[in-house]
Amino acid sequence: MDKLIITVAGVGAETTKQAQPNLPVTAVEIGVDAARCAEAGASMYHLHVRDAGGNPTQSKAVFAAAIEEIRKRTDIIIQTSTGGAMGMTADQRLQPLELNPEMASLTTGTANFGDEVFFNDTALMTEFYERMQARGVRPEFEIFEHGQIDNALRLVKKLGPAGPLMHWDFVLGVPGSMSGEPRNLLFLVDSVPKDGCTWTCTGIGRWHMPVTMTALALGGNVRLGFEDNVFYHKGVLAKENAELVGRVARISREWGRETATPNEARQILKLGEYAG
Ligand code: KMH
Ligand code: ZN
Repeated sequence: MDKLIITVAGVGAETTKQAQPNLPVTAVEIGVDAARCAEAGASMYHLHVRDAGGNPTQSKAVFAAAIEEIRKRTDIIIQTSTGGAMGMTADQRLQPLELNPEMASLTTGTANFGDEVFFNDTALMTEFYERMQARGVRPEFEIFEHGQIDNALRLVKKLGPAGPLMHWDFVLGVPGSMSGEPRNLLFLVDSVPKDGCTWTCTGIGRWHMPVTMTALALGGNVRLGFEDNVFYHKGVLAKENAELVGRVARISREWGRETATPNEARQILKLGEYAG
């Protein structure tokens, strides 16, 4: 079994300082957070950024500032979001790709998101995928609903691969989309091709630990962080993202599976082998 890749979704677009007072929002805070998470065992950072008012933005300049602060401190894999925040236009969401990040998230289908809708129709996902291919940015297929797997496989069949393997992220527990029941994760994992794929998953809110433990049992990878869950225990806020990383790293090591360093994760994901 490969070493465990822990991805931190440390900022998000929807989490507020009211909900989690220790949410990193400035470039320096995000840089420090990423470094502390890497020390605790994380190898990837799924990056959203905030403007001076703390509101979500997809501004290329704001992403560049955060990436600079992360890079001053750690070699963690940086995966920029193309999801952005609810209601953003495709052009807004595409901006961070202009920085040629190592990876970027890509959701291949529309999903219910609480009372709102995370919109990703065929034209949008095709444009996002083509832009990633053109820039050599490896997508992480961020899946909220089962049909999005089929959409991603169709994209790759039609347009060709965007790397030597497909990396999936199953996001379970968003109200209105698939819940974090173990059977749902099993179904999703079973639905992607056996060869040429790697996967991670995350449980939203109360689903954080159930999804994490199911993933560890299945030999998959894990995403966590304040984008997805702000609590350490029920009703007890996590002090920082690294605290959540540390718990999962400890549990995994106790099971005999070490966490991957960023460079080990690059090898597992074959990031260096991208042909463009
Ligand atoms: N903020 C959500 C609307 C992504 O980063 O690619 C979508 C999201 C997905 O966070
Ligand atoms: Zn995100």
